[in-house]
Amino acid sequence: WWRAPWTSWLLPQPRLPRQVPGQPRVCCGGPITAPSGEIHSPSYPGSYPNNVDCSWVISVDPNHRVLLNFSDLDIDDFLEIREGNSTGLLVGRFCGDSLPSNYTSVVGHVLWVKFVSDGAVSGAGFRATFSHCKTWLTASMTTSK
Ligand SMILES: [Ca+2]
Repeated sequence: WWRAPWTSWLLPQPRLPRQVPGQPRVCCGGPITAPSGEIHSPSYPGSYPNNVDCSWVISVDPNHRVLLNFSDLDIDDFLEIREGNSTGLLVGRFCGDSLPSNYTSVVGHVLWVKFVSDGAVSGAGFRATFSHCKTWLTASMTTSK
């Protein structure tokens, strides 16, 4: 039947859940408190799933710094690293297959790593190891935010 074209604008459109049947949610990320360890994308070294949203919070001992060392990167989507938490100083956003250089936290003993994939095209993902080293924060570092 014919309906005036503008009526579809007036009717509230139901929001359908975007959950795809048979595609379980991927559990990934989470807090990590250890002097050293490894993080990698879900299913690594296989292709990572679509539509994942993972956040890791890597904490080493206070008065230490986190050293992050990437050994593999092959992502169509993006990886974001910040100091401390999701609103902390942006360290960098990475994609493609060029390895980020090693990074040592400058603000504190915590690094936040987020990996997000969209609905299409994936890759092997990433693998990174972390460790820590002792630090003595200078006055300028503890006061500047
Ligand atoms: Ca993708």
